[in-house]
Amino acid sequence: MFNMNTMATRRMFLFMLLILSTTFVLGIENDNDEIRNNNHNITSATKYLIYDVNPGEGFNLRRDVYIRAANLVKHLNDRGEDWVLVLPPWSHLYHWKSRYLQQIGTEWKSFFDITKLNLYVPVMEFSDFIKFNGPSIGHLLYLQRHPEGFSKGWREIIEIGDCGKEHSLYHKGEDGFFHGYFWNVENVNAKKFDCVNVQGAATVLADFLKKLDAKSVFLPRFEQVQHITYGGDEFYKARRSLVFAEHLRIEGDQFREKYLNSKDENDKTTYNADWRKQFPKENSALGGPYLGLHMRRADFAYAHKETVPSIAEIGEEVNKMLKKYKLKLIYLATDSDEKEIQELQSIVKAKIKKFPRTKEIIKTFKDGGVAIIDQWIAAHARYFIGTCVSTFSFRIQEERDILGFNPDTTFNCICGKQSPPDRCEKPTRWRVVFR
Ligand code: GFB
Repeated sequence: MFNMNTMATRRMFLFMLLILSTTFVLGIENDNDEIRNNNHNITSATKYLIYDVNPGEGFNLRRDVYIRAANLVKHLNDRGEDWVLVLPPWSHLYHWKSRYLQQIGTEWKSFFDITKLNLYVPVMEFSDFIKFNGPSIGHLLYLQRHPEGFSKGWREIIEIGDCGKEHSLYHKGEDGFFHGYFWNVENVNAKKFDCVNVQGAATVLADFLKKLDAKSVFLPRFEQVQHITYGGDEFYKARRSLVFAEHLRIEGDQFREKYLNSKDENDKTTYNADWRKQFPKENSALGGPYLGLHMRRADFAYAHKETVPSIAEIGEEVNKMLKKYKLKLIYLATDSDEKEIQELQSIVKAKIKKFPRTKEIIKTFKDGGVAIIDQWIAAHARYFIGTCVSTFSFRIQEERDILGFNPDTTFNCICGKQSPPDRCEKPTRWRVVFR
């Protein structure tokens, strides 16, 4: 029998358990002395980059920060290093209103197709990272905005600095480890902690990370570093690799077929199973016979009082476009309350369809999954209208560009009549690069 009290035996047991469990879940295999994590060999030289975003930020900004982190890992690996990007578990986001549901520690596979992310850079769920490495992260580097700013002109700069007030998020325990906010996942800690003042693109971290001894680094507040090349080839490769989880796409497709008379073959919206081969011809997508509307309300309506349109203004624009595109159905993606939806229904000249939000549905897909289904269905509409400056709408517009829609049917949003002219413009046509 094993004596589970010795450290070595416990490690061996954990290692065996890990291989058994992860082989099944993620496609990790034990191949001679190496572990395979999907298509990546994990060896003794492998390092782990764990990142996070300011806890208050919404889901779709988090997707943007993923691109920054993935582009950095790609950059490091391209120059001969061996890094795996560890996906921060989703904690309870402010906008996830279903408080009856435990959403702490939600894995990325609930929302995205991990095998597709892996085609860009090696990624791993945080839960798998723990299985490999235990709950102690090597070095926590808390990113802070560099106080220099533009005072000496713009320059990229990174250095260890004094901790600002957020320092209170982490403290050294009597056990010598640093404890604090790790997405409320139990028992996680860090062996070393520093605050790092930084300004520049994510690449500013590259040489800094190379000098560290730790095999795993955790970089909270990764939004402090900028995109390496916003809108460039690598940016869009990382973006295109963020394919929604298959079970959510299937659910959205079934809803389209059942309630919106919408099918890929008819709508010319077929999507290659390998995102690297998804090269749509410009204007090739037709879209289902409905108008997709993303109507962002709730906190957004307060935060953007100056520009947000009234329900009547939305209804008026929707009616114009229903007529122009000869459509008789609306798919509404929204976070608004029932009263506003009924008000809209009383104005628009078409039936509004919505993906149901029963407790059962939310339990199955979680708030984040329902939001993705909403985005997926809205992205397949013949004509789309979003909410100006909402990142939720931006992501729908990108999805439509990936499907090959005419940009005229995609980059649309409505400004309230009260908007100052310079505050609420038509969305910039950031076109997806396919290379
Ligand atoms: O995604 P997001 O960063 O977009 O945050 P904004 C909005 C969140 O609200 C989404 C929910 O992630 C969803 O959880 N939500 C919004 C929706 N619209 C819909 C919808 O049509 N369907 C469903 N199912 N859910 C910014 C935030 O939001 O707005 C900032 O990132 C801040 O933190 C600001 O709150 C006012 O860019 O629209």
